[in-house]
Amino acid sequence: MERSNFIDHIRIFCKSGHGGAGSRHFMRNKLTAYGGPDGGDGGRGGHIILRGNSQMWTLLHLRYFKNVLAEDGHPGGDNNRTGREGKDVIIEVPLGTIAKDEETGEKEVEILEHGQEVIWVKGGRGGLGNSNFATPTNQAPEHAQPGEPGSEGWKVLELKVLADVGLVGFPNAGKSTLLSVITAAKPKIADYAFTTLTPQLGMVQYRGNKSFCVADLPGIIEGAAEGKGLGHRFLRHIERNSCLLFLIPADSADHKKEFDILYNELEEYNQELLQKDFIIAISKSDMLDDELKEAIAKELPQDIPHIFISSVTQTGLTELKDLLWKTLNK
Ligand SMILES: Nc1nc2c(ncn2[C@@H]2O[C@H](COP(=O)(O)OP(=O)(O)OP(=O)(O)O)[C@@H](O)[C@H]2O)c(=O)[nH]1
Ligand SMILES: [Mg+2]
Repeated sequence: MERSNFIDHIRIFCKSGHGGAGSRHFMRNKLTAYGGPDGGDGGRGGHIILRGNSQMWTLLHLRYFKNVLAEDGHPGGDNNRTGREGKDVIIEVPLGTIAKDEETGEKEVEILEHGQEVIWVKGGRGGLGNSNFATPTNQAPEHAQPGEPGSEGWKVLELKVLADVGLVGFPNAGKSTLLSVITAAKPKIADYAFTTLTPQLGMVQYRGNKSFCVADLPGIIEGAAEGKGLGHRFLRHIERNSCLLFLIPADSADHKKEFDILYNELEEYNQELLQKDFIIAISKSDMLDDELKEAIAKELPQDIPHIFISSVTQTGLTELKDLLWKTLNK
């Protein structure tokens, strides 16, 4: 199986820091034989924090990240000194990451913005030192609180791709080939169905410093929403793409019908997908002459922009990038 540059599910064991114990101490110095309580509070245990990073596209960097342990808080000291807080652990994740508890499956955090920081697993509170417990009737409390324990457990990070453009098409439509010519990605390409088994991402470098992300997805066939082919497992990835590029090969027997089937599969899966911006690209156009192009153009839905491209002869690709950029930024 091809190796994906795309990791969208990570399981990690998380443990936040225990709170430091409060101190039980009485002031003593050469002038004070029996001073009052001066035990400081314990420091808070380290949190595990998630931070959004718009420069990341997958959870690949966390692949070998199995245990995340935040530092324990330090105990309180004498002279009312508060213990140092345990160091937090910050995990950087791409936008669109959802953090869950493995056992309950409950969604705990969702990261959608660059720089957004959310405490995922909270460190334990530090215990109060004995100076907090002095009362008029008990001026020498022997009691100090222990720190609160941190929490631990198996957690899951999941990613719904936030790629700007999702490639939608039947198997063999030329999706991976297109990705390989407009981005630096090197997906597997072959003339049989379901060459692509996992989503592949690539960045299009566009007119100098602009760029956008394209996701090449496994092919969709009629009945995908009911599980045919690779099923609709991958359709969830296009939920967040802002633009869908339908790839219909020039040699399709019926271009309009092929588009309708894809459209219906998306609709079956999730109506909301139909709200996205659509573009139709007729791929493998090197096989067409002008007359055929004109005939195909007439069949296609008139309210959706279309373009003829060929990855092999590299025609129409600049126009395609222009059209995608315009659509993404409108
Ligand atoms: N003539 C011609 N052939 C092409 C073009 N683009 C792709 N092909 C051929 O079409 C076949 C399928 O290409 P892929 O890019 O693997 O298709 P895919 O849509 O990714 O297919 P799956 O991963 O199976 O869904 C390959 O044999 C390519 O060489 C093109 O622009 N012109
Ligand atoms: Mg492919």
